[in-house]
Amino acid sequence: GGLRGATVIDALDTLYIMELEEEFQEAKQWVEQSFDLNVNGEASLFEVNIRYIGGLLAAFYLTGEEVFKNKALELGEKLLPAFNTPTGIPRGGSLSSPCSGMSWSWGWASAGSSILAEFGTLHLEFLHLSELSGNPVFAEKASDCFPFVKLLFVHHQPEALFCLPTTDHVSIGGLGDSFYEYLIKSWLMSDKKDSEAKQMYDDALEAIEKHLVKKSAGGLTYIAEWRGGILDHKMGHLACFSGGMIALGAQQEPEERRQRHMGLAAEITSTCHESYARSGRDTSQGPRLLQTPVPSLAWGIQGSSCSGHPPEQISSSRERVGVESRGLGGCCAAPQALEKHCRVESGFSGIRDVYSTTPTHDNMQQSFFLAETLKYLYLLFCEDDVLSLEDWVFNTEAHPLPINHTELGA
Ligand code: DMJ
Repeated sequence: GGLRGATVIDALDTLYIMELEEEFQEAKQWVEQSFDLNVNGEASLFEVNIRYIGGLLAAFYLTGEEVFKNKALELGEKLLPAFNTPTGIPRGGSLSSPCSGMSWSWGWASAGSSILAEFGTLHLEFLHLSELSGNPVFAEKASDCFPFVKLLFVHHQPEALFCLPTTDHVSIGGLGDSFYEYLIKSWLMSDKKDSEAKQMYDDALEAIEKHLVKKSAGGLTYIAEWRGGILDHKMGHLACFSGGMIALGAQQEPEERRQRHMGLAAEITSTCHESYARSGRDTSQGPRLLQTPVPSLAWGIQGSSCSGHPPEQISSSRERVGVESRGLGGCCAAPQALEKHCRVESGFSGIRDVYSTTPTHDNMQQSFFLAETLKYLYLLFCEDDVLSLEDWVFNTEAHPLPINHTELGA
């Protein structure tokens, strides 16, 4: 959007965690002196929230430096006009101009409709904005979306599969993904007190298991999509985060369910690993949108460009390893392949076609490469008590936010 510095802010906590002191100080100085919120441009509520607000909050919680808290709160205020809709639910894209405070929506979000993964991916960050400012408005705005989600839950079937509003489309991948992630993480971040979020997560996962989880003829487990009552046998790359989500939730379950969910998490992650392994580029690049014709897994038909080292596979490996202490052997291939195929003179670039024998770079280093891909890779090889999952939840852009261990009312 119109805001500058996404890469700097998305990378702050990664620099800090990796003890890159000099680079961290340089980035902090940029935030202090050059991060300008008074720009006249468009910025997406969802992206600003997960990358900028999440990045600034994590930097504040890790370092205690007030500048990060103040910038997060200032930016949070600028996002509030996005909720000025008749329903209080931000529209798809939910652009708000940081300068004018106006809000409008992406042209491609038809008829001003809302996107589940966008209005359902605010809760973690907005709760912290309220906690830090003492102003309940942020938590209220994010929570006000939930009665609407429950309506979707009640009126759309099958069971607890949450449709994208105004459509009969259910997806654990793009447009739906992090909504499910934020249900279980809201419960964890509340120190397991937000039982409503947990119940919604449990109901959703049960319906996903019952209706969407399928196995290909070749024995690969995948999560299909659902359109108007008909299963669509494809799994987009973004759905690969769900292995980590299911493993994280499984830790809280009684033994039988824990084992079943850990098995499912491992199978999905393995399918996603296969999508990399079979791309012919080692494991650096999964097709960005697999459009995978599961169950045949006939790679190369479409969707073969990959614009930037998507982190979902690695985040799932990290959360699985974090909770399960599995071996790390398979994880070494990813950084090696990134080094081999993606490193360019001034950074790491995506490549346009993973199937090409002479791949060309797309001249783009996504900010989530530093925020997510490298951070999760680093954490995979650290001791588990560096950012223990007992004390932190990761927002959907891998920014750690502290679990609220204080007693209610204390
Ligand atoms: C990230 O920006 C976030 O993880 C988001 O939720 C969806 N995926 C991208 C990276 O692929």
